[in-house]
Amino acid sequence: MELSKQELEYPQKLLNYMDGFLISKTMFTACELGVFDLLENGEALSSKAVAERLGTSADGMDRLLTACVGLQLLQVKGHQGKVLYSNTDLSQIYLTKASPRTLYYSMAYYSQTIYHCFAFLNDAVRSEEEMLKFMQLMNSIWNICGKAVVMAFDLSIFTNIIDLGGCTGAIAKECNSAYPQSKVTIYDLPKVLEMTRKHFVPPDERRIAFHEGDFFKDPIPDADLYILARIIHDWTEDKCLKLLSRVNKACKPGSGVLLIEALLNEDRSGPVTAQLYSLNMLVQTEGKERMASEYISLLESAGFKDVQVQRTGKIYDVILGRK
Ligand code: ASE
Repeated sequence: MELSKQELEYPQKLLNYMDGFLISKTMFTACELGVFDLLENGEALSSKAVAERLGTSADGMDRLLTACVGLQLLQVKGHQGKVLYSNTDLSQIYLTKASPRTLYYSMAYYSQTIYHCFAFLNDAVRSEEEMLKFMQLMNSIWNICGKAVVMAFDLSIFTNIIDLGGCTGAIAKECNSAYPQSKVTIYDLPKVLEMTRKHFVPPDERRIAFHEGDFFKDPIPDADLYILARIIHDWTEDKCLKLLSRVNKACKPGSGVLLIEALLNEDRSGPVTAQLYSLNMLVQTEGKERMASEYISLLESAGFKDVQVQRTGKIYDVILGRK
């Protein structure tokens, strides 16, 4: 597209884009403070009256109302030397809560949720970097809890282990050193394993195999032990049952499933780490942290039996089920 001399000298479009968020936030604020609702029955009020009714500062409200006039969301009428503000047709129809065509709730959601999420837009776009940071987080805790979780049960009877959602291979490496006779495979999404190969498992590491797949829909290969470390806590009840049932189908009689999770006490007394992590699962995922009894019933519903729980005294505990 040709750039006109006019645009080149004075880039109006860019200035408009630059001010875009000032415009949005001004409209959101007027909505949320209740300006349009206050003026909804054709009322015309001074900024001082609006400020008093809505409990704001007079000066701040005067500037907000003036800006709304510029945006054609309000109009002014002079009356006996006073400036009175009233709704325009546009704000009356779309920005008052009670209007049958209201967009008030869209404005509120944008203002209270999307606006804040957009503060992190740069991180979201730089996704490979974000993903690496997340994988490094996932990896590092096993430096202090890894040995305890793989040693909590004697897993030496299992010689073909698949770590579902094995991510960076931290647990796979732990299994290799604790159980030198066993073969371990990391099962994860292709894009995760690409990062794992690039940053976490050197190509000459012969003892760790890779299997690309989505554990909710792709085949789960044969193994005698399936490890799910911090996987179940990411998902809703329905998805946990779906995943564990798929794992159960893949198991032969005697095969095992090992869950590694931060267990909540049955009496809600703690541990505070798991309680805080559960809040973080609310923020970041569809899941939550659970009590041992909840993992036991999930495993039993998915067809596992002889379920045993082993606390480690560290952040992460272990639950072993058998088919
Ligand atoms: C997940 C684990 C984590 C998904 C998102 C996550 C962790 C942080 N974000 O499976 C590790 C645990 N730490 C916290 C604070 O929850």
